[in-house]
Amino acid sequence: MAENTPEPHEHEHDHEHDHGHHHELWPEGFWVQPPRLGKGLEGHGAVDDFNKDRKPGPIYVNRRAEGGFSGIQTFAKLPVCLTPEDLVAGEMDVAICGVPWDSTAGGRSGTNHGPLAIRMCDYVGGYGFPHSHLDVRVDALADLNVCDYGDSPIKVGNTPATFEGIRKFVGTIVESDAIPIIMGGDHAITWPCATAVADHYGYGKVGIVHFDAHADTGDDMHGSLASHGTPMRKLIESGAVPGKNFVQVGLRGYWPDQELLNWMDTQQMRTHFMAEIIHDGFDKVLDRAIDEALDGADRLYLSLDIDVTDPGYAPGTGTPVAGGLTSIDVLTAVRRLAAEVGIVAMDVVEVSPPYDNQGQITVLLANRAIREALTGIAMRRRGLITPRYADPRSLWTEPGTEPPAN
Ligand SMILES: [Mn+2]
Repeated sequence: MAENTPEPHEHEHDHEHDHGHHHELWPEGFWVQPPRLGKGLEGHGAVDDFNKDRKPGPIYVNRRAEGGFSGIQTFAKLPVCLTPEDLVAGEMDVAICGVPWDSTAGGRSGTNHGPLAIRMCDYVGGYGFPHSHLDVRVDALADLNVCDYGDSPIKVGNTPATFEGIRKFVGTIVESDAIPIIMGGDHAITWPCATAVADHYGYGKVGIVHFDAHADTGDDMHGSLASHGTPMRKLIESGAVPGKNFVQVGLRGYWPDQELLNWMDTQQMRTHFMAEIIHDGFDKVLDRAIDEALDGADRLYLSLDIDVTDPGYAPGTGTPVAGGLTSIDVLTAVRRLAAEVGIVAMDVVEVSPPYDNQGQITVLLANRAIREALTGIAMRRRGLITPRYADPRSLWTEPGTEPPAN
């Protein structure tokens, strides 16, 4: 882990009283899925079925410096880890993985194709090429051990079993001390993913900065507790991530109603609506969100619903809402949070390739957002945590003067 990342807390959550209080939420005759995410990591699904005797460690599946258009397309041509033992042997800092699941979405489908599309939109490649970010002159792929961990097992048609499997799969990453970067999938997966992170660092110890057009705090969707409109509610109700540990950015449109907004207030959620961004400008609101994240929980989980972005920049998504952030807003926010606050996990969700345009605007943005997170993680390790840091060589310098100090 990064030198300036604090030590993990003891596992303070008492698993004995996990979910019992949920029974009052199941009215008679109401079709619900029990909020059972299971316990422990047994049967976690991060297995290598075909190479049982190989030495653990990252597997290089590409020749050096192949372009993104050739060879085996892992994320950024990164080596593959298939098991927790691979992560440990490779001393992985970050494990990028997919959760190809779209069965809890209420709008357009297709987010199960997100992880593969985000990997495959890459035309440059990455691993084996110099990869220094021009804004900050940091090469995350040189500084960090990063792998592609493949995808979480999915049990089609079975939400409880799938979500338990997702929690275990992501659990193997955090248990290995790597940072999971998770490609969704619809937003319901944040429930099991953030639960896995809270299992590791402690219930109540993790905060979420949540970029989204939607609050995702619904009690249920058409009677189902697991849905892409409810994950934040389920995390609050289970105690994994208390409401006061949420910072939400970008909410707009026509939902939630006042009653639900009142509930969010009683949970002490901190919500920055699009109206505030229009009124004060994105940079000022992002500064506020970063201050709140620094002031809040010990560990930060970053949840990026791509639909926080205006559909003009991100049409390939399940429930687009016009009037959102720009690509630059989103990318800046991800890098700043990773560098200035530090993240222990991230998801990028609601990318639906079938609704993307032919130029793949949306998957390219998601791919780049992950690279910005990697860059921010590497910046934090180097101590580049000044607000809005940029390398002086990448800023304007008056001819004949020294570059500006940062
Ligand atoms: Mn959304």
